[in-house]
Amino acid sequence: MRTQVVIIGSGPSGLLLGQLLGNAGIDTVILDRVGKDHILSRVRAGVLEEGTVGLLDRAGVGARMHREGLPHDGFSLAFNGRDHRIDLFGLTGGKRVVVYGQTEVTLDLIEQRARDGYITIYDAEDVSPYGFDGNAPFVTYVKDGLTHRIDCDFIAGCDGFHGASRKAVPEEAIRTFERVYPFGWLGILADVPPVSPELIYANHPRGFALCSMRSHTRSRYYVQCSLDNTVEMWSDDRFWDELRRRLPLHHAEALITGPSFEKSIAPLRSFVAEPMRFGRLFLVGDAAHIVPPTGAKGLNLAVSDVHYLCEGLLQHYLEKTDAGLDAYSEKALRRVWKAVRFSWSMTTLLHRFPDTGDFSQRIQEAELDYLTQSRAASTAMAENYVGLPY
Ligand code: FAS
Ligand code: PHB
Repeated sequence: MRTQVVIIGSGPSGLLLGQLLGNAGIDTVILDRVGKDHILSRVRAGVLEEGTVGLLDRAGVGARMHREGLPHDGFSLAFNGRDHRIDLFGLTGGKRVVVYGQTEVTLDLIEQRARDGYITIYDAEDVSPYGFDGNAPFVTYVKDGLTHRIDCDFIAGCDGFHGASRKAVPEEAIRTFERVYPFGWLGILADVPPVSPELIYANHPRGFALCSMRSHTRSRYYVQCSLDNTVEMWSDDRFWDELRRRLPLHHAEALITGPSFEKSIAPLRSFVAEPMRFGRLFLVGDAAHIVPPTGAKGLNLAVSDVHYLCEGLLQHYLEKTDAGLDAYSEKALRRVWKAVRFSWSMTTLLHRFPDTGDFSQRIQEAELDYLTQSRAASTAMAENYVGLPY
C-alpha cells in the first residue's frame, strides 16, 4: 500500500490531522493498535480552548459540539472556605472555553472520517516507522498475523506518551525533560447535576479537588490522591465525603451525589521531547509532551501541534515549499513550553505536596488571595486558561 501521510494513532490529534488533510485532498492512513470501542471508552479531557473549537469547525466536525457543548465564561478558585470567580470573558476581551468531553470530540472525528471513506486500520500490532531519516519512509504493522507495509511521504506520530513513534527515534537525536508529581487524580463520572454551573478548582490542606461536568446532568469530579491508591480503595461514599471536605461549605451542602459509572486514577507528569521533528517523522500531541491536567491543556496542545503540522504539510503539497515543515518543531515547542509552564504553575499552586507544611499552605493561600484580588494576576491566569495565540 502507498499513501501520502501515515498517521500513527487514532486519538484526537491523529484524527483531526487526518480530517484536515483529507479535506484538502491529501491521502492519509491512520493506524491504531486498539479498536474504536477501546478508544471511545477512555475518559479524558473536558475543556476546549477557542483555538480547538475553531480547528474542529474548520475540519467540519463542530456541529454537535456547538449543540451540546457548554460555553463557559469563567471558573472559580476555592480556598480558605471561599471561592473567587475568574472572569475569563471579561479579562480576555470576550474569550471563553467550551466544556465538551474529549470522548465526544473523538467520536465526532471517527464518524466524520468514516463518512468520508478515509482509511483507519484498528488493532494494528507492532506498528513501526522506518526510513524517516531519508526520502522514502514507510511503516510496517501486523494484522491478523500478517505483516503489512505502507510506503508514504511523511509519518505523523500521534500515538501518545506510550506510543512507538518517539521510541523509534535514536536516543542521541532526542532530548527529554520531565517532572513526575508525587500524587494522582482520582476522577469519577456520575449522572448527577453539577454542583456549580462553572468549574471549581479547590485548594485545601487535605488536597486538591476539581468540580467539572460533561452536561447539565452529568458531573465529572476529581480529588487529588496518593499514588499508592487504587480505585478499589475508594467507595463512592468515601469519594463524596472527601470531595465535600475539600469544598467551601455552601458547595459541600449543595453537592448532589449518586452512583459513579466511571472511576479512574491518572498519574500526573510534565514531559517534553525536543525536537518534535526527525526528518520525515513528526511527533504530535502526547507523543511529544504531557502536562498535568490542572490547566486543561493536554488535548488543546495536541490541537495546536496539529494546526502547525497541517499548515506545513499543506504548504508542501499545495505550494511546493517546506518552510512550514522546517518551522514545525520550533513553532510547536514555543507554545508547548508556555502551556507546560502554566500547567506546572496551576498544579504547584493548588495541590498538597508531601513537603507542603503549614508555611507552604499559607504561601499557596496568599498567592491565591493575591491572584484573585489583582486584575493583572487574574488576567494572566485567564489568558493562559483560554489558550495563548497559535
Ligand atoms: P492519545 O493518547 O489520546 O491517542 C494516542 C492513540 O495512539 C491512542 O488511540 C492509542 O491507542 C494509539 N497508540 C498508542 N501506541 C500505539 C502504537 N504503538 N501503535 C499504534 N497506535 C498506538 N487532558 C486534558 O486537557 N484534561 C484532562 O482532564 C486530561 N485527563 C487525562 C487523563 C488520562 C488518564 C490521560 C492519559 C490523559 C489525560 N489528558 C487530559 C490528556 C489527554 O487528553 C491528551 O492530551 C490527549 O489524549 C492527547 O491526544 P493524542 O495526542 O491524540 O494522544
Ligand atoms: C475535565 O472536565 O475532565 C477537566 C476539566 C478541567 C481540567 C481537567 C479536567 O483542568
